[in-house]
Amino acid sequence: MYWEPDFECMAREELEQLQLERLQATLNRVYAHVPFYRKAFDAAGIAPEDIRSLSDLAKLPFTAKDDLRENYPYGLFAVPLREVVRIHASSGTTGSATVVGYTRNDIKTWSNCVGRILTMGGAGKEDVIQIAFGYGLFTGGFGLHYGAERIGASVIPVSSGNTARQIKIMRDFKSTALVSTPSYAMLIADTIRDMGIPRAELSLKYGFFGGEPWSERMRQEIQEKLGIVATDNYGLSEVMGPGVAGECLERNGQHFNEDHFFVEVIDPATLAPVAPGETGELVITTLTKEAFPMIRYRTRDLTRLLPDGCPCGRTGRRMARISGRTDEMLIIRGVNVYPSQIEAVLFEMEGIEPHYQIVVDRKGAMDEVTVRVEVSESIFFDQMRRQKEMVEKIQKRIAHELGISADVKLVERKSLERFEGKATRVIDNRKL
Ligand code: DLL
Repeated sequence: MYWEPDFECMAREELEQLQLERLQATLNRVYAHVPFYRKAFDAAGIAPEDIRSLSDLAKLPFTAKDDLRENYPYGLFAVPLREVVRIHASSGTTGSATVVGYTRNDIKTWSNCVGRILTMGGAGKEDVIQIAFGYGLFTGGFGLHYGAERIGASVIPVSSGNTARQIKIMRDFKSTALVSTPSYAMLIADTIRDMGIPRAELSLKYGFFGGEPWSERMRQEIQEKLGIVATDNYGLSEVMGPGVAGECLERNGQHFNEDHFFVEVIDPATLAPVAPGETGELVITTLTKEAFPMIRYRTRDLTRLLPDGCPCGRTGRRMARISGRTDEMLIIRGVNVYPSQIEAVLFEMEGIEPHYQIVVDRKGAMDEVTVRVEVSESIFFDQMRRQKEMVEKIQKRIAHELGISADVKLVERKSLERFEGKATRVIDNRKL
């Protein structure tokens, strides 16, 4: 099932022509209406009319999160506020918020983009979609809400939090699809289990999870516990919100909505494009956004593009799961470490629950890493010897895979914090 097959299944050549036309229109618009871009293009000695092919785009400078902050709140808007019908913002963990805006047309495009993702993950007008993302300045709640309404589903805008109520609603209202962060889905699944609610009392069939990184292992667990088909979907407020890319039922990479977004993958150190299929930083240029166009936005998300051709028939390029963020990289005694690498080691082990926390401290001049990980009850209450063996096994694997030594602490099930929105799994005390 497709939502907009003419675009989702467009032949590559035709798609690239459309991208080029839309790119040129976008560049003209930002040059005329956004002083930041005009200055940046002028400094690079490039005028919009110099961009005659998609590869010419590489001549233009990148845009980064700091550029958004420096232009807080409305400096990068390309239309007057009277044209703007919606404003969202991301709080971020540092500095001031970044503010984004949408025209009426942008909201329409956004709804269709999200509509495509819901459709490709199995949902339709018969579905009852429970949206457990926060409604507010975060783009997750409203973004999914409008997309779900667009496809004609029955939408339950429950928002995030109050897990017992989520479950009551899910059961009583017969929700067939759950929309949330993967970590919240996991918490909901575990709570259902703890409450002893039989799976047969729920009508759930699909889960649409995004907003944060998760692993294949987590997908398997959520699918199994909730008895659903779970797909991954990706987006970021700076370029729209959810709806940038999503998985079809093949569950093998996320299709970009390429008629609306032009994607590049670059080496974050050299800024040159990576070889096809290599991992690098995702860079996105919006092709249709009116209020808040973005040119070559450095997402800081790491991924790789997958080879063309998906059995679902969509031609939109796919990317592999986001494997980390450039700004999440920890430098431990000079070694670059991504939390996702530690997660991968943990999840290889039998008896490990998908909950962990990485704590980094500095003792004198030394960085110290402690990995706290929940283990199944049988291990936690087992003899010391088995626990010790497990700790040593994890330490060895971390040393072998990542080249760092880490302290490993096994903790009891449910002792680490749970999250109703995006999970925070790294606590870096060195910055404090
Ligand atoms: O999280 C938009 C969104 C909401 C996407 C709901 C999907 C579902 P921001 O709050 O601006 O926007 O955060 C964007 O979250 O740069 C990624 O680092 C991360 N992220 C989003 N989706 C995924 C995903 C929304 N599927 C930032 N996998 C992005 C991994 C993701 N990371």
